[in-house]
Amino acid sequence: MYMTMRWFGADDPVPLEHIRQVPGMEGVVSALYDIPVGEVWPRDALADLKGEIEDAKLSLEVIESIPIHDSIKLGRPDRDERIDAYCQSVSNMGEAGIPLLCYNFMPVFDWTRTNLKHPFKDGSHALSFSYENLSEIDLSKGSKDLPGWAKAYGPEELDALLNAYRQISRGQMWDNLAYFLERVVPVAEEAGVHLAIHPDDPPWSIFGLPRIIVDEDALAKVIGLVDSPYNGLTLCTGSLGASRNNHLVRIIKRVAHRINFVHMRNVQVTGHKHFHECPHPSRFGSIDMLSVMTTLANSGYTGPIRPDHGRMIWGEQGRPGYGLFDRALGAMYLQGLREAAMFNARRLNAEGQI
Ligand code: DNO
Repeated sequence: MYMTMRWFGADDPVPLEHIRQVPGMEGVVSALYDIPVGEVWPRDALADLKGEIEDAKLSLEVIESIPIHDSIKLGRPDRDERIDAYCQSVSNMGEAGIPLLCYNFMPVFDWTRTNLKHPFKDGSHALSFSYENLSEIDLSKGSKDLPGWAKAYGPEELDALLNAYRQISRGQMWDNLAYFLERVVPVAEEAGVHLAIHPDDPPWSIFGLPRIIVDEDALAKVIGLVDSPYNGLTLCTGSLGASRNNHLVRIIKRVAHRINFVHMRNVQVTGHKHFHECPHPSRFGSIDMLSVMTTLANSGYTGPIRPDHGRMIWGEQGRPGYGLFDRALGAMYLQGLREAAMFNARRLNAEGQI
């Protein structure tokens, strides 16, 4: 298990030099941010990104994410050419020597929150979600006010997309994911690029859209679609943990052999479809972070792990969820857990108990 942190490229207010000063930080998770969704990511641009990160004495371990075009998720007639472009991007990643791709299959909106400044008594703030507040969002204005991240849609484009998704079932979304993976996984194997699907965040339907990667059974189903170690998962504790139905330890035990990437953060669940993000340690939220880390260590997980989001603290201004300071505190906490969990795993191994 090794520590990584996300970096949003040259526009990120957090420079690579500062990421590098976080003790134990080895890798960077990044992406190309200027390529329209559905187009090929050029090998040279990927190699340049990798070179820039290596110049800062870090390594580019993960691309997160190459967005999947809505035609693929909707199963539209032009999906084959979009899938070909995706396959080409994956091959280019392999040629550039980048070993892991985190992606998601969420319709229209990527991760979604209803409040980007949930206040804490200590003056810090974090991101939060409340299902009731979702209905206050006026989608007729388009998605630009939402943390829709990958792309902001104008009102008409958004309307057409929402209607298209509302006409397909969860079953069709699954068929479309299977169709995509059947074509991409062999290319990923050939390229030496492990895939890691990210769970839907939050793990339930929003705006009437069919979200499918929401629980333990869904994760087990994804890895069953194409049986290959390259067809793997991102274990995101904060996304899955926002639902009380998701038992993280049980999930890890069931799918450990296919966890290729870990996002590890805590959330405080305050009600049904209601949560806020919080400091990483277990006592501040609903997730037993030690049990998660112990189960990962006992199951032999050796891949990258990132602290994911943090609060805004110490007056930092920046990209919601992605300031430096609280993520750095999270990285240190995770390294403490890891040290203890690995020590314990070694002992259990020596005693032949795992
Ligand atoms: C949120 C992230 C997600 C994630 C994508 C993965 O901060 O974890 O945006 O990058 O959903 O495809």
